[in-house]
Amino acid sequence: MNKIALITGATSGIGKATAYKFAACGIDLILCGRRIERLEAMKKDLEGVKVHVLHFDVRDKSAVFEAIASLPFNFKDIDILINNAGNAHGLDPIQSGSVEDWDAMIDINVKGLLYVSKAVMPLMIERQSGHIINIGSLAGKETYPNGNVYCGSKHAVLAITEGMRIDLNPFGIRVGAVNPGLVETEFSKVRFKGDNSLADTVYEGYSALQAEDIADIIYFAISRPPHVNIADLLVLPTAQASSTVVKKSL
Ligand code: NDP
Ligand code: 8X3
Repeated sequence: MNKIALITGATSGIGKATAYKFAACGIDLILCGRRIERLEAMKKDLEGVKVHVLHFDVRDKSAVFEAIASLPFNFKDIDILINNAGNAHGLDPIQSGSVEDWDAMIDINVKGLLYVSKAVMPLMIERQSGHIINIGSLAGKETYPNGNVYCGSKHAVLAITEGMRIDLNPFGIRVGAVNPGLVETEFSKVRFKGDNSLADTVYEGYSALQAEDIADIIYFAISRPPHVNIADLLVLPTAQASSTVVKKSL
């Protein structure tokens, strides 16, 4: 029987690439996101595995719990949870940051991850088995100028990951974090609120990571033998040494 993975933020970037990687490796999928048309298109496109689509905003607590409770019988035994949904909103000094941006980052990156986990963990605890990968960031290990609240949200993801690993230890559930540096996705388009030319400059002059690079690493983490838990991985483009040191050819 195939394993079942639930991926949040499956409509784009790292989540989408992970969905295709998992499908290629024979893992059935529960794909989550707000852009339902993208989820439906992926469901049509993905071959050889079963795919179920859940359409919800991770900020909406009731919607999260209703969506997970609505899973059909043959999708309830979730083996793998990839808590990936998230974004940066804005890049401003703390004193001029927007409260709406702060709300979005804390509500999506931190509280959304908690809501989805709260809904899925009982299903894993019941079966005394499961694997949770939280997508953190280099921004969860360093703070860079104007990164303030986004970095705070990703530091929280790392602390929550450690807490989950400790508290879920009695149940044989593996918990780990994959923390990427710069990955070329829709991330910067969201951060800069649709200013695509500004977003493109983030990835100019060097080879940024691609979503598929991270998907491969997530698959590596979840495909280790049962006694191996990859607790924490930091993955950078070769050109990136830290949040602020990136070797560009421009
Ligand atoms: P994308 O913008 O390409 O993808 C973000 C995904 O999150 C989308 O599928 C989006 O789906 C989903 N999402 C955003 N807000 C919500 C919400 N409120 N409810 C439900 N789903 C939501 O960015 P990435 O693929 O780069 O980002 C994925 C993760 O990787 C994030 O947690 C990000 O912080 C992290 N990361 C990214 C890095 C990068 O450089 N790109 C580096 C380090 C970490 P939809 O809009 O359809 O709901
Ligand atoms: C996303 C990477 O460096 O823009 O987490 O914070 S960065």
